[in-house]
Amino acid sequence: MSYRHQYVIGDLQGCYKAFLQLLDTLGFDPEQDKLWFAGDLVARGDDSLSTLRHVKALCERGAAATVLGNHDINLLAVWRGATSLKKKDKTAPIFAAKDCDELLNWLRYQPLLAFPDKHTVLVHAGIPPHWQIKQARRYARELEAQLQSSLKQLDRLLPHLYSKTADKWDDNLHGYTRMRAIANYLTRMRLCKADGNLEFSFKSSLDERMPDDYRPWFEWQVPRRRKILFGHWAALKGEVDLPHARALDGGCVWGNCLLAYRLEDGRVISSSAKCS
Ligand SMILES: [Mn+2]
Repeated sequence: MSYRHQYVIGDLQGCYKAFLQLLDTLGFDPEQDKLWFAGDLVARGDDSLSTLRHVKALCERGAAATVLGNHDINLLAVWRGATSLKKKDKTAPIFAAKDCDELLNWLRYQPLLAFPDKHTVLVHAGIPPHWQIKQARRYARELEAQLQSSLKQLDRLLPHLYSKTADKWDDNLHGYTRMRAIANYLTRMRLCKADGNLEFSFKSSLDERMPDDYRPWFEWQVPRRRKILFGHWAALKGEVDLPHARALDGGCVWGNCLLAYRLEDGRVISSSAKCS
């Protein structure tokens, strides 16, 4: 199927008003266009419930696709009782909604990594320098299989995805440690060492001093045949634009804009509305 336009949109974070405004700015037509979301559909914005319902409806009619972000996995963990709801995450209305189970069951079947076209790969946080894209896809499929297995297995998995242990990657990692490392790379990474060792405390912009030997994952130059489109790092405001990586979290939830990357020409379009 060929589309008129395809757009990759950064973290919605439940900013529903800004999302609707962005669709308006794009002149989005679900009959002709397709949206790809970089994950973190929910959390800090004004209406996570409506955002999730809207994205699910678009995905089900084939007009959108999404990858999972850390906030989406967190939503699954709260749903299954593996972690408690944090006040700053304004997602309580989702758990009170009558379609809660339906929404969350849909969410757990979404991938961690996707290929919007033959030039790009979409993932929430990024791909570390020591993984080829092919490997990243394989690891993503491993974790997806566990997220999509029985609820009993999901309940066993989720508590293990919560640890700030900066698991250094080793292809022999196994069990839940392996799943946690995959989740950390694909959905939480910002800084890493050349060997892929992760650092979790740094969330600032690139002007701030970083811990020794750590750099933003995309600054370790690795030849890639696809451009990595990613969200997650709001402080970058979508300003990182390299041949092999493009940041798309505009930091809407912090008073900035939502961003949409048009696949056919790489043009980035901002929502006119800012999230309050
Ligand atoms: Mn995130």
